[in-house]
Amino acid sequence: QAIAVLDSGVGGLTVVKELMRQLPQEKVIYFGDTARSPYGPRSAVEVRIFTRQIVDYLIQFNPKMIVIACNTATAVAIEDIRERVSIPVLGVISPGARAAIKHTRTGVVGVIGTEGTIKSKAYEHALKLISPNIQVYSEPCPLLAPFVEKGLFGREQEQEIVEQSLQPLIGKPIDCLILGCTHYPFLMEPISRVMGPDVTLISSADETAREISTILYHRDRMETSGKLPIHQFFCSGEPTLFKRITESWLKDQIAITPVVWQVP
Ligand code: DGN
Repeated sequence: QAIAVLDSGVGGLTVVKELMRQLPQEKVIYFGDTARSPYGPRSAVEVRIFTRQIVDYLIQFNPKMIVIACNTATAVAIEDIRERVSIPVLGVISPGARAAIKHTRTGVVGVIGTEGTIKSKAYEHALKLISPNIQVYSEPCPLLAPFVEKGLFGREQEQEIVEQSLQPLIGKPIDCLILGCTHYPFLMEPISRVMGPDVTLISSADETAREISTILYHRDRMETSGKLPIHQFFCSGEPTLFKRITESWLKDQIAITPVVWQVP
């Protein structure tokens, strides 16, 4: 049984990369909804419908768990999906919030994400649930996920676009910054350059993979099985760019199955 992972596009690959590193024996089935990316500017209702549709698609593969590797979808759809399926459903918000609480010394934390994620206040709620006195500075960065989705990370322009997006957080007394969008670890280096060495960057993707490892008791599994699984990748849009980004990020050759949605 595989771990099913979904995102609006290539962002969830940051979770997949960590999963492949931490749990090499686990098979992954990935769905990137590239035809309808980005999710950030869409309404909560729309994102909920899309997430439901992807989960209904993935469930035919009989996965052992669903990972909503998209903060925007986690923020508005996780409860809905939990009610819909009988297998465990993991989102990317709680793991990042828990890690930030663990790392912050000052109790002042920054969060960046899509407009949808920031508007939902899902991180504020998750953080304050664990630590009611935490102070949170949240900033939407609507340009970053589409930039990554176009495959432009690693190019010269990334520094400028990251600087511009993070400008409102400069000078704020935060000691941790949650990358509350799974696309952002593609921009880890410029984000780290802009925030400087005193701010710890928390990747919601890495933290989620870590929690999945804990749940699956990975050590026991790795010792008992020798063969590496063959992962499966699906995307709803034109697959050429998705394939290029996936192969360069995962440093592996992969086959993509395009999916044509019946519903727009
Ligand atoms: N990667 C998604 C997230 O974590 O919110 C969404 C990015 C997008 O669709 N704009």
